[in-house]
Amino acid sequence: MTAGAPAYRTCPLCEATCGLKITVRDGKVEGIRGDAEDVFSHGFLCPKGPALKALHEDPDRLRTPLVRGASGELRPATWDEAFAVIDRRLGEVRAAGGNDAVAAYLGNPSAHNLDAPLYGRALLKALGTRNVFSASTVDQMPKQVSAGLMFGTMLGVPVPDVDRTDHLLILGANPLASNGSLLTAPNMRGRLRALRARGGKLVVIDPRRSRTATEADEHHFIRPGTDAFLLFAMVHVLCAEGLAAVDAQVAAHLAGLERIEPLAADFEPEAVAEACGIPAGEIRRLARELAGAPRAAVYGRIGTCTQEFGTLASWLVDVLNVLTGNLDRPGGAMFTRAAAGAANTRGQGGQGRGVRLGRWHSRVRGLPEAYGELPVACLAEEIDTPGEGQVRALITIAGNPAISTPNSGRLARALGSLDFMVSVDVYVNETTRHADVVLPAPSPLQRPHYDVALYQLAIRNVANYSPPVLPPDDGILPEWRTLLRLAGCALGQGPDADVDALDDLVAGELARREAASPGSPVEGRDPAELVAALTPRRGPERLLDLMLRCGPYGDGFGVDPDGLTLARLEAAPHGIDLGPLEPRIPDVLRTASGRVELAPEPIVTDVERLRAGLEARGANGTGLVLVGRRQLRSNNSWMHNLEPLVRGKPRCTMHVHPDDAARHELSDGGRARVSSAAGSVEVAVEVTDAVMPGVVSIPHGWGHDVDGVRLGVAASPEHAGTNSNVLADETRVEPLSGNAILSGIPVELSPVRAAEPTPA
Ligand SMILES: Nc1nc2c(c(=O)[nH]1)N[C@H]1C(S)=C(S)[C@@H](COP(=O)(O)OP(=O)(O)OC[C@H]3O[C@@H](n4cnc5c(=O)[nH]c(N)nc54)[C@H](O)[C@@H]3O)O[C@H]1N2
Ligand SMILES: Nc1nc2c(c(=O)[nH]1)N[C@H]1C(S)=C(S)[C@@H](COP(=O)(O)OP(=O)(O)OC[C@H]3O[C@@H](n4cnc5c(=O)[nH]c(N)nc54)[C@H](O)[C@@H]3O)O[C@H]1N2
Ligand code: SF4
Ligand SMILES: [Mo]
Repeated sequence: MTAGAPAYRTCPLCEATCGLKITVRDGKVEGIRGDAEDVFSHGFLCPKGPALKALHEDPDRLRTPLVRGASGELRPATWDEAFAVIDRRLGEVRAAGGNDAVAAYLGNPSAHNLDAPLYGRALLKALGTRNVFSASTVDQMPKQVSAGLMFGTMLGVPVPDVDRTDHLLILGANPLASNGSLLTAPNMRGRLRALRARGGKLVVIDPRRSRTATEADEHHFIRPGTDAFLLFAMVHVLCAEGLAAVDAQVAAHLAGLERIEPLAADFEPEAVAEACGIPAGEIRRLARELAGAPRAAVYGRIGTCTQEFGTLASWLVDVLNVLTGNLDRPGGAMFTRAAAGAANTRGQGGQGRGVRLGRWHSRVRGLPEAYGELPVACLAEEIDTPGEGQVRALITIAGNPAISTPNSGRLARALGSLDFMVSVDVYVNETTRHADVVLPAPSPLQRPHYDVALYQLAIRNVANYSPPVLPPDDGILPEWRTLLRLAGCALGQGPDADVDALDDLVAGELARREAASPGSPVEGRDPAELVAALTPRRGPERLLDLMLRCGPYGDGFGVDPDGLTLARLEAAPHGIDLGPLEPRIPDVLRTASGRVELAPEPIVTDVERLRAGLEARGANGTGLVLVGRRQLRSNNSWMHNLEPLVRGKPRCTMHVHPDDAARHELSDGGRARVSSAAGSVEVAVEVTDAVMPGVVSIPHGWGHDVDGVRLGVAASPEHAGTNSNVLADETRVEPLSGNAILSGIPVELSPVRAAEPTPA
C-alpha cells in the first residue's frame, strides 16, 4: 500500500475555484477534502468537489474514442481511426458547403479548464467558420455586452467586493446554490454571513425564496423579467431625490451621466410597481438604503441575463453602482487584476478600441454576432433551413446543447439530420449520442488546471496552479492535443498533423502578440527568444507560463526577478494571494473614449423597447411563467450520473405556489403537464410557497431518458427528470446580446392523472 503525499488541486466544477486536498493510494483516489491551507477557499467545498472521485471512476466516463459503425452503433476505435473519419468527412462537408457549413459549439466546462480557452481559439481559427456558438448565449452574454459597451472589454465586468461591502443587493443570483457566477468567491455563505455579522445588509430580489434569500435581511419576490423596470425606478429615485453621488475619480473618466436622468424619467416607482410586483414605497426605500450605505454593491446574475431585457438590466446594475459612488471603490463593485490572460491589466491611460458587435449576422434570422459568436438559439434553424451556407456538420466541445439550449425538441431533430458531427466530451449523452465520432477528454484529476477565465472575475487577486493528480488513462490524449489535431484536419494537414509543430505556432503567436503589446514588460523583445526561454514546457503550461510572466505580477522574463512565473506557482500548491482588489479606473478601461460609457448608444436605443414592454405588461403580464433554479448537488446537465450526487429525493421537480396548485388541480407529489409555445413536458410537482404566485420553477439540465445515451445512473427512471428547455422558445432572444430568453416563459399547467390501465 503506497499513499503518496496529498495532492492539491483546484476544483474545476464551478466558478468558486475551491482548493481540494486529495489523497491517493495505489493509484486510486482515497478521499477528497477541502484544502484548509488554500489561500482563497480556506477549506471550503461543496458536495460536488468530493464527487470528482465518482466522476473519475464512473464506468460510463469515456476512455477511448467512439466511431459510428455500419450498424449505426457507436463503437470503440483507435485515435487514428477516429481522426481518419473526421478528416475525410469534415473535408467532404467543407468541400461541398464551404467553411460555414461546419459549426462549432463550446460548452460551459470549456471555460473551466486550460485547454479549451487556449487551444479552442486555434481550432476555431483553423475552421474559419462564422457559425460559432457557445453556452454564453444561454447565460451571461447580456452582461458581457453591457460591460463591453461601458468599459471596453468582454470580461471587464465589475464584481461586488463582498468581503468589504456594507450593503449587497443581489438580483437573479443564488450563490448559496450556484457558489457564485461572474463572481469567483469560494464560500459565499460564509462571506454573506460575515457581511451581516459586521452589521451589513443583504437584500435579495428573486421570484423564488432561494437559499440565498433565506439568509438575507430582506427578500422581495419579483415578477420574472422585470428587473430592468425595478432598477430604472431605483435610478429614478436617486436622480429625483438628489441622492446620486458619483465617486470623484470615476467622475473624471465618465461619459453620458447627463443622459441617465431623462432616460429614467418614465420609470418612476409608481409606474413599475405593479409590473414588478414590488410596492412603490419599497422601491423608494431600496434606492435610499442603497444610496445611504457607506459602501454598497449591486450584483445581478443569470436571472437578470436570460430574460427579455437582459442587457438593460445588466447595464442598470452598473449604472446604480456608478450613481451611488460604488464603482471601483473598496466595498463596492470592483475590477479584478488577474495574473494571467486579461487583456486590460496594464495602464494605457484607459484608451482602447472598445467592442464592436454585429460584425456579421446569422444566415437565417439575421441575428448579430457578439465577440465572435452567434446566438445558440439560432443553431437548430441554421442546420434545418436549406440554402447556401447551411450548417451540415457540427463540432461540440464540452457542451450539451441538446439539453441546455432552447427548444430542445427542434435541436434534437436538427442534430439527427446533420451530415457529420464530432464531439469532444466525457460521456455519451443527449447531445453526443448524435455524433459520428466522440473523442474522450481526460478526467479532471488527470489534467493540469489554472482558471484563466474565472480568476479575472475573482473578489481577490489570486493565482493557483494545479498539476495533474493522476496519470492519464492508457492512450487518452490531453484535450489540447485533440483540439490541435482537429485544427490540423481543418488546416488540410491530414488526420495526423504534427501537433507539436502546431503548438509551437500557438506559442509563437502568443509571444508575438505580447511583444507587440504596448506597456508589456516584454514589449519589443524577440518572440522566439521568449518561447525558447520557456523550454522544456509545452502545451497549456507553456502558454500559461508565458501569460503569467507577461502579466501584471510577472517576472517579465527577467525584468522583475521576484515576479510571478509558473515555477513559483508550482512551488505554492495552496495558491498565491495577490491581495484585495484595488481601484483600477482609468487603467482598466478599453473604450474608444477612454471613459466609462454610462449611456452607450445601443443600450439607450433599447430603452424604447423597455417602455413599450412596460405598457404591454399592464395588459397581459399576469399569466403563469416559468423560471429555472440551480441546486447544490447538480451542475447544469452533466453530473447526474454520479450516484453520490443524485441520491436522495428527486430534484427535478416543478415548484408551484399553493394557490396556483389549487387553481390547476395539482397536488404535491403528483405530476403535471406543462405546455408552452415551443413544446410540452410532464414533470413531478412540488407545492411550495418558496415560489411566488404566478411563477413555476423547473431546474434545467435534466431529461436524460432518451435513446442512445450511455448514462447508467442518470437515464434511470428515478433520476432522469424532465428537460425544461423543451419549453423554451428559440425564436425569443434578447436583441442586443442574442441571449436566449429562458426566464419568464409563458406556460400552461394541467394535472396528469394516474395512468389509466391500458386496454389489453
Ligand atoms: N432553461 C435553462 N437553460 C439553461 C440555463 C438555465 O439557467 N435555464 N443555464 C444555462 C447556462 S448558465 C449554461 S452555462 C448552459 C450549459 O450548457 P452546456 O455547456 O451546453 O451544458 P453542460 O451541462 O455544462 O454540459 C457540459 C458538457 O461537457 C462535458 N464535459 C464535462 N467535462 C468535460 C471536459 O473536461 N472536457 C470535455 N470535452 N467535455 C466535458 C459533459 O459531459 C457535458 O456534455 O446551460 C444553459 N441552459
Ligand atoms: N450547484 C450548481 N452550481 C452551479 C451551476 C449548477 O448548475 N449547479 N451552474 C453554474 C453556471 S453555468 C452558472 S451560469 C451559475 C449561475 O449562477 P446564479 O446566477 O447564481 O444562478 P442560479 O442559482 O440559477 O440563480 C438564479 C436565480 O435567479 C432567479 N430568477 C429567475 N428569473 C429571474 C428574474 O427575472 N429576475 C430575478 N431577479 N431573478 C430571477 C431564480 O429564481 C434563481 O434563484 O451557476 C454555476 N454554478
Ligand atoms: S463550490 Fe463545489 S463545485 Fe464549486 S469549486 Fe467549490 S467544491 Fe467545486
Ligand atoms: Mo453558465
